[in-house]
Amino acid sequence: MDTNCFDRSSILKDEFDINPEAGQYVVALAGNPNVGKSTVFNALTGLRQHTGNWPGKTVNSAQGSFSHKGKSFLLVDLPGTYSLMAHSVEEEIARDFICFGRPDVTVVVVAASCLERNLNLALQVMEITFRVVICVNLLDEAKKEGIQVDLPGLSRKLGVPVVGTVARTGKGLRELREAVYNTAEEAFIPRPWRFTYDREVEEAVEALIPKIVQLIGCAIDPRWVALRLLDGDRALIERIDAYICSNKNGLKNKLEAAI
Ligand SMILES: Nc1nc2c(ncn2[C@@H]2O[C@H](COP(=O)(O)OP(=O)(O)OP(=O)(O)O)[C@@H](O)[C@H]2O)c(=O)[nH]1
Ligand SMILES: [Mg+2]
Repeated sequence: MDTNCFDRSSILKDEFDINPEAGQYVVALAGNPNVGKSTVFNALTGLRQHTGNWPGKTVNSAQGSFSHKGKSFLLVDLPGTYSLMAHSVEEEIARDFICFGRPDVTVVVVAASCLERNLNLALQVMEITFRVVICVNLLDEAKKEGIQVDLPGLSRKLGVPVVGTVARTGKGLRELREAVYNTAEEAFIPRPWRFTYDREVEEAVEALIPKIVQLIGCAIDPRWVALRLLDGDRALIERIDAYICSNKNGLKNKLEAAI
């Protein structure tokens, strides 16, 4: 396949109105509604912000920048979502940005006192990308409820960096910048834990992966695409067709035929 047909910088510019400078890392901020994403965003970027709407949508967008150890980061505050199944315009924006905008790092902000519910989104993000940092925010609120989070244990279990924060006071944000920097700079190899599905599903995924790689390469995680195909997510096939190959190669029909 023609790997040049996946041009990340033009997708970022044309589809998301995001124009990173040369050498600037793109960092997405994802999370459930009301977990403190914008507070983290404001604390990291200060006044270096630009707000507007997502192109063609009535959903607010915010992008801003920060530097750490001489590197520049463009931070994108994604709409709050409980899932990436694209059931709403917010979920669609978050899913498409992570999938097609291919941020260098995705920070998933979770509420320390609602980990079980919040980690659902984190696991979905980890199916799309390896480059994930989990930010366990609202640690002060959790403490009041008598909840203590085993951050190193969670990090070992999930296979990605986990940082605890109280975004409102700035606690933990230096560590968050450091974790984002290390992930972007590939200071270590992330090995995110991934859900193992029933044998039937795993066998179907195994069979699909080579066909997907042949059609679209590895620009998008082929395992995740296989799972979405098995799920009958035709809207995603349309998106892959539009974003990756500009409807040129009859990719949609070939992907549908692969299932
Ligand atoms: N106590 C405490 N409050 C926080 C913390 N972080 C954020 N908040 C508060 O939580 C509320 C929600 O924060 P936001 O930053 O707006 O949350 P959000 O995730 O951007 O919300 P949506 O954009 O609506 O999804 C605000 O009142 C914040 O001041 C924290 O660490 N501790
Ligand atoms: Mg917000």
